[in-house]
Amino acid sequence: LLIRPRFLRALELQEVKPFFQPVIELSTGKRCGFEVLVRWLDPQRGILAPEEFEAILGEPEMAEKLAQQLFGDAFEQFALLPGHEDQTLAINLTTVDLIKRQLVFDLQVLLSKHGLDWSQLVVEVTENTMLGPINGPVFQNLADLRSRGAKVALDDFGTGYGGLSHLRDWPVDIVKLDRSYIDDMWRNKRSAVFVNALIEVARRMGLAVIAEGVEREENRQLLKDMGCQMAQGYLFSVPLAPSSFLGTDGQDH
Ligand code: G
Ligand code: G
Ligand code: NA
Ligand code: MN
Repeated sequence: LLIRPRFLRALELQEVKPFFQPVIELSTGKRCGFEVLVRWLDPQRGILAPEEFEAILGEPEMAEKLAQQLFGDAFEQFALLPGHEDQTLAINLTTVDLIKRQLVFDLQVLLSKHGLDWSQLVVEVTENTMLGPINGPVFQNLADLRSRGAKVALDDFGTGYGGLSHLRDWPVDIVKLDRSYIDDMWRNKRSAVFVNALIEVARRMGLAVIAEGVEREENRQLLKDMGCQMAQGYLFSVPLAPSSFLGTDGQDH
């Protein structure tokens, strides 16, 4: 496929960029951080989301190149935003990233370079990354990140095969409830009951919950009433270029 050389060239030309989506604290309505979502700004094809180049993200060499550049850019832009000192930046990592021995070192270098603290970093992983052994290389990297003060978020929770066991056995701080559960909460009692139960389990395990894909005011209110701590979604903001947030400190939601 031609996409590989094109993607390498896009990296060189700085056409691959981090977009930021705000994460909102539901109790206050204020922004408490961002998730970094990669975008390929192709002059011909427009703004491409990762599903258009997913295969590339799975190649170790390309993933490595992308991560260095994307996270470097993201940290740099985050450090420029007003109020970032009290906010977090979440990055998405795959198994390819997490089996690397030097992952923690590389992130330490990038954080230091931009004057950021480990406590400002959230690492998002899916249940796929938790298929390896307890105490294997992926597990150890996650545990190491956590011991330094970063938080681990289990992304797309509810869509994998792990059920609740991953929450019990793996080093996790935050559960991100997949948007498929959030979507119809406002009109489907069973969905609402299910989400409420997951929030309760997470709370009792000492985990925070982020609801993903919040598009409706009714769902924001329901989630808030259920004690869900945080939310993301088009109701608050689509993912945007980081410079979009230069003029605001997140008090506006
Ligand atoms: O951004 P949406 O924008 O389409 O993201 C789709 C999927 O791509 C999500 O599951 C998200 O976790 C993943 N993704 C977004 N940004 C990155 C990234 O920088 N690296 C990796 N590995 N996955 C990403
Ligand atoms: O898998 P992950 O959660 O990392 O990817 C987040 C994906 O969800 C991105 O593609 C992002 O653009 C998308 N997204 C974020 N908020 C919403 C929303 O409110 N509705 C929908 N449909 N998608 C969303
Ligand atoms: Na994510
Ligand atoms: Mn997700």
